Parts: sequence; C-alpha cells; structure tokens
Amino acid sequence: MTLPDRPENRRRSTRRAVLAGGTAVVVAAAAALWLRPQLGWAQQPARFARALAVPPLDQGQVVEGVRVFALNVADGETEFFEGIKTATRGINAPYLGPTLQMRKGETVRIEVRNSLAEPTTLHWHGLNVPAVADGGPHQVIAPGAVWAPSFTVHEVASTMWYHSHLMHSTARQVWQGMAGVLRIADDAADALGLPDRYGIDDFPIVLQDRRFTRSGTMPYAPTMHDAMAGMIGDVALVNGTIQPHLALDVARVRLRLLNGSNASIYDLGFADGRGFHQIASDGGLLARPVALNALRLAPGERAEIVVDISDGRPAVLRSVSGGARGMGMRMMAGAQNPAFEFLELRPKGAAAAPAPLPEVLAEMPRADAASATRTRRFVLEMGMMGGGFAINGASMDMERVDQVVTMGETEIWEIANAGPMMHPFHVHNTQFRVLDRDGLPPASAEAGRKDTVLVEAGETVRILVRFDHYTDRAHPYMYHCHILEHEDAGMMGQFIVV
Ligand SMILES: [Cu+2]
Repeated sequence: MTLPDRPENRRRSTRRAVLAGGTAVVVAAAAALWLRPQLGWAQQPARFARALAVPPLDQGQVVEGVRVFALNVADGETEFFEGIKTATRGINAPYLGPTLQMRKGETVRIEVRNSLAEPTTLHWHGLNVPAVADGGPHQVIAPGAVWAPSFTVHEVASTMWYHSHLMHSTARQVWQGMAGVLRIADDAADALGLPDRYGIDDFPIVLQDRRFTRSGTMPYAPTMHDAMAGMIGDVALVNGTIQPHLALDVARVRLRLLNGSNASIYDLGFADGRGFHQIASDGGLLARPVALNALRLAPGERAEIVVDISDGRPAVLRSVSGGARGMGMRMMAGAQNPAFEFLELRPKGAAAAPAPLPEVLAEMPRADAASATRTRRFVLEMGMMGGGFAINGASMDMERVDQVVTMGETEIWEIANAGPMMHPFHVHNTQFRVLDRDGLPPASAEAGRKDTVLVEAGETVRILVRFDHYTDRAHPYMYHCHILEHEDAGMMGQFIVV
C-alpha cells in the first residue's frame, strides 16, 4: 500500500498558498514540500497490521530506600518495515526507552550510561528536580560516561517523559529515538478506581511522525523549510510502531498520550467521532473528567484520556489538519498540524458499559492572578527564513542567565507570540497553571497542571508560575519552544532560582 497522506494534500496546499498570494515564506515552504522526492514503499506495512509495541514497565530496584534505574543510551536497529533494519537510538531499547515507574514521595537515582559515540543528555520533562539533576544542556554526558542524578519525586500521579536535551542537537537525537515515558503514581490517584493496569487497560501512547528514505533509513536532514517549520514526517509512529493496532479485552481504556514529535501539533480525535474523557493534563489529574471528542496536543504535551470501547467496535485515533485561527495563520499553521491515522483500538467484542468515572479526580485550587508578585514578559520571535529564533530579542546563550527567580514566589509569565507559527512554550522544573489566552480563561482541559502551553500566532498566554523546591545560583534551568528545531535554533532562555 502507499503511504497515507499526502502527495495530493501537498499539491492542494501549494496551490492554496500561491492563489492566496501568500508571503515569500509560505511559497518557499510549499515549494520545499513540492520538491521533496515522493516515497514509494513496497514494504510499508498495511494499515493497522502491526501490534502496538508497549514499552516495558521499568520499576528500577530499591537499594537502601532509593529506587535506582539503570539506563543505557545506545545506537540500535529497528525494524519499522518488514525485513529492513533502520539505524535508530534508544534507551535500553533500539528505539525509545522503557516506561519508568515512580511514586510520589520516593527518592530515585537514575544511572544513565552514554554508549553513543557522541555526547548526550537526558532531561526529566515536567519534574521538579535540582538544577544539576535536570538533564538540560548543561548536564552533558560524555561518550562512555555515566551520569547519575538523584531526586525526590514531588509530583502527583501523572505522565511525564524524558528525552535528550543536548544543545543544538536535541531535535536530531529525539528524532533518532531518544525519549521515553515516566509514569508517576500516588495514593490519592490509586484510590480513584481509574484504569491503571499497565499494558491491559493503561497504555503509554507516544505519538510521533518520521520520514524514511526508500532504502529505509531515517536520516535527520532538515531542509531550509524544516529548519523554519520543524521536521514533520509523513509516517505515523506510535511507541515506535508504524500505524499499529491495539487489541483490547476491556470495556474502557486509558491512553497516556504524549506528543513526542519534533514539531507536529496533533489535533486528535477518533475517526468515528466518538467522545472520550480527558482525565489528566501534563502535570496530573484534572479536577474533573472533561468530555471531549477532539483535543490538541503540541510537542511535549501530555493528555490522559479514557475511552469507552464497550460497543466492541474498532476506533481509529487520528489527527486532522486545519483548525488554526485566522486565514493567514491557517495557511502558515496548516503545515503545523498534519493529518495521520495513528492507532486502531480493537476491542475483542462488546462488553457491559463501564462504571462512570469519578466525578472528582483531584483538588485543583483556582489559579489566582492576584497571588502573583510580579509579571515577566516573554516575546517569541522567529526570523523569516530559518534564522533569528529568539525570546525577547535574544537567542539562547549557554553563558547568559536571562531571568533570576525567587523560590516560592508566585509570578505571572506572559508569553506573547509575535510570529506566524504556533509555539509550545515549556518551562523546566515546575507545573504551572494557565491563567488566560488573550484574556479569556482556559478551557477545562487546560485548567490543570501544565508544563507546556501552546501559544498560537499573534496570541498572548498568561501562566501562573512558581518554583517551590530548589535554589542554585550556578546552574540554570531552561524555558523554550518545544518545537525542537526552534529550540535548537535559539528559541530558548535560561533562568536560575535563588
Ligand atoms: Cu517554536
């Protein structure tokens, strides 16, 4: 079968851009897509033919009260296509890594061995950790070295993730496979009766897209256009499997969705339009389940959803294109939210309808702007032809601290997007709350704990931020756009907590 998507879609978007007399950027972008050689995959597996790979659940080993994980970052080979070995990278696996199981309140140590022939880092995305344990660009692990950060798990039950964060090379290393899921439990969430049997009714769902060559390689070779728009592929991967299915013998399933792509913003839903409940955002459970039939997930963001499949009918999780606001914005942004068919849920048969979800999931104090002691403004900027990615006029500089924050003080961070693309803004070492988007309160699904927030073109998003646990004058944390090409090109800044 041929690749899902896209020659025809590309043609359409090219024509639209030209007809609309779009900016030089849009035309150049469309031309870049147009000129890309088309792939012809004889080996492309049939749609939903393969079973979803479920990463092993790694509980580490408790040694003298500390939960110790042993991770090895190494080159590997992955058989995305029948009979073809593709060079990849992973953590204790050829591609991606295990799901690390942790519990609120415990102390963990993660021993990361770098078996690559180049430096790397591993960042614990979403966690409050000491700056030296953060795994950002300053915690480089040399080839052959072991880095063993230790920290207390302060987080409530949630789905976090870990990934490479090497300066100027994050995009490439994540593309190659360096990412995995952190699954955090706590007693309060355990008592709710939510689906929580790993691999039975509770699954990590790492959504990515990649490009392959005819020979089956997966090179990281961004064009000028990719450098600007971010690397967006044309093959959908879930947990490293191309368009898989998931056989289920339950009436409802919990999917811990992670957008682990470099740049794609996924507008997700089910092909049959069925509804589902979002129960958690980036940093844990929402106050109440939110009934939805579509949700938007930007790179770095997570959403846990519970899907009722008791009707016994297969359900295809897919993303759709379009939906950005404003005509010009839609043209530019159209390329940002590609359409994919990701995963088919395949129930064994009809079952009795599941019990309703709890009405209340978590305590979620109101995000109160009046509790803030100061406001900082962050203006996200991008140059027109792939250069000039900056925040507040400055590109990332490892030697420059951009912000000094006082521990325990609540602040408003006002993130203004001055450019034509959407940018997911991520802040390390905190879970923040969204106050408003252009003055309007966030939707219910966005009113919980967040560490990454999508800022649309021309939009200003205000978040309520606080850093509660650690000070360190010498080692900064990062805030940045989570489109990895943008981050690598300089849309990142540093702050210290004092
Ligand atoms: Cu960006």
